[in-house]
Amino acid sequence: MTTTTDRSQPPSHSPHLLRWVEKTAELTRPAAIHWVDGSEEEHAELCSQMVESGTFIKLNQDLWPGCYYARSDASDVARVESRTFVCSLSKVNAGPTNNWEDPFTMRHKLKALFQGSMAGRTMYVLPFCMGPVGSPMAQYGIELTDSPYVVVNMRIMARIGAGVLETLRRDGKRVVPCLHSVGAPLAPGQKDVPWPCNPTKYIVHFPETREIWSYGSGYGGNALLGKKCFALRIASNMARDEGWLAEHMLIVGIEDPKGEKTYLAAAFPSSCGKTNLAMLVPPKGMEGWKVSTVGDDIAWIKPDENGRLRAINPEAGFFGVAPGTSVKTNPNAMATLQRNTIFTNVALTPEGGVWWEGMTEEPPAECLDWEGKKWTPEIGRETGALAAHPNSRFTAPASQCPVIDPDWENPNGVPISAFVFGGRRANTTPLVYQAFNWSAGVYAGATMGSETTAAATGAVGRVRRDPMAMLPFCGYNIGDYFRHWITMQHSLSETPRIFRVNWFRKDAQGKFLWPGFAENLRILRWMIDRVHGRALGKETPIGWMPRYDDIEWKGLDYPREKFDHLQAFDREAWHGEVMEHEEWLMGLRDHLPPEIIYERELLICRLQVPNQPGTGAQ
Ligand code: TSX
Ligand code: MN
Repeated sequence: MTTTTDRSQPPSHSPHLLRWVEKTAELTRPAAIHWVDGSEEEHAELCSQMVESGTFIKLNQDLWPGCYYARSDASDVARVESRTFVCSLSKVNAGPTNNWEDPFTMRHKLKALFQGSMAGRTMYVLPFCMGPVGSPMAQYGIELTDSPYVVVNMRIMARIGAGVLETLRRDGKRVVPCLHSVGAPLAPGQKDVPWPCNPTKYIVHFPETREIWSYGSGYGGNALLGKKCFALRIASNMARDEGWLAEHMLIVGIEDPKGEKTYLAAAFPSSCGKTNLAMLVPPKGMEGWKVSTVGDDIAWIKPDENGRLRAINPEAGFFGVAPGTSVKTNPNAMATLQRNTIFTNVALTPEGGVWWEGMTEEPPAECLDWEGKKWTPEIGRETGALAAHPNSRFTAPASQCPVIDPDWENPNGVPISAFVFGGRRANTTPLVYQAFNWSAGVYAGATMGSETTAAATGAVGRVRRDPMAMLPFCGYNIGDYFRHWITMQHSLSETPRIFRVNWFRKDAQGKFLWPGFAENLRILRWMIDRVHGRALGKETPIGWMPRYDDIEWKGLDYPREKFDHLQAFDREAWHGEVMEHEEWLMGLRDHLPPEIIYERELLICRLQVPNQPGTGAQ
């Protein structure tokens, strides 16, 4: 039986929504309006339409069932932080880390840009829910977009369509309006390009009115507005106002052989392997341990009625960086992306498959690179050209992850016992330490830093401060954000323990001291033992550290002396470190909460060289 659905007719009876859709259509002048229902047949129609227009290439369905391939415009390959704005009424509320423009001025600019911007295209009305539909922690949005690519990606990354609209009508929750245009209107008869976009880009948030306007880009976080724009920048504003946390964190469950389960939430800046940690495979010697994934990117965390933090993953899929993902580094991600996955800016093999750097040891003899040009290993060697763009992505349903947590869609979330803050540091920062208490932990998060890799812009190897990995995602003044973290303690009966980790410390020869990956579970195990009051450690000026014998070494031959290097606390280096902390924190001026200042003073005091009798040392 086939039923034809007229998706040009509104299924919603909300006069408010209808008026907004109408008004937007008057402004942007689309050729048609399509109400997204989220059905299988609608998805199939959109995909074949995109194959027709050249946006999508259907992959070899024997190898990659349900999978599609897209190449973006070469100028539209990543989030553009320089074009991302937080337009609060007052500039002070956006703070020193966000671009700001007066909201009235910005609205004026945007209206001019959106004027006729959807001409010749279809405007999709895309209702979406961040979090399990009906969950008390879920939030709702409606994205009006002229990009079918956005619709099919959002179908994986969020809960979308008729069911969402239905729940909205029942529950009457507030909706975040999200307006998106690729900014490439078509004149009558004008032929479309595979990846329409505009060199002028604006990704704009209005925190007070909870609105998102995005213009000119079709890529990732610029265009899939439920993700970074809503679930982090707008949600961080909601969270501050309502007493919860919207964080750039993975959520992972760890079950010991006795069946005791502990959930951790962890924040890492980019290129630290967040998705790999979220899907960790236990190492040799730790059989019987189970790791399960709740989320790999964003966590919404709220105190329950007993004052314990519970977290949901607001997303329904993974928008993961492809390069470096392999059966060795992340077999669970590889299993997840075998079907129903959208690949963007990776390489295309002659048999209709995909490839990226690091996927296999042997590159394919020949393929088409992310720009559609012929690529061979020889060409790569001679010209340095990469087959896949370093920021190429897979969009894959979380439900397909072999280790997805049984409670990943629990409307009440999962209990969080510890926070982990990470970074990529070649020196100074030990593999792991535990902060003394909540405010020391918030200080550790606030002063997180990571060395830039080739993938990021700017000089390689420089430390960039990225507090709680939220620098580009906090939708208000970052100093107020630290204050909010400090204040959260008051609504908790039990604070989660806070840890700092660094998988990337190097020896004098520049070699990684720690094998990382699966072996990281040994470190997580110590954290869990600390959480449950079972493990010892030793006090150092920066926090509690495990001793060699506090770690489970079964199955790994890791020498005691090497561990000492890995955990070495270098007083001199930490002096330099706190000086850098000061430079970074002083930029936040009067918005910095006193606790952060005092924590820094305490740390400086603990770093003093002790008076050693007889040596005269100061
Ligand atoms: O994801 C990583 N993790 C976390 C895994 C759960 N990566 C990849 C980072 C790029 C996104 C890592 N790279 C990790 C890590 O823990 N550690 C390293 C550094 C490293 C790289 C290669 C080796 C060892 C360490 N190779 C050998 O020891 C043979
Ligand atoms: Mn992220």
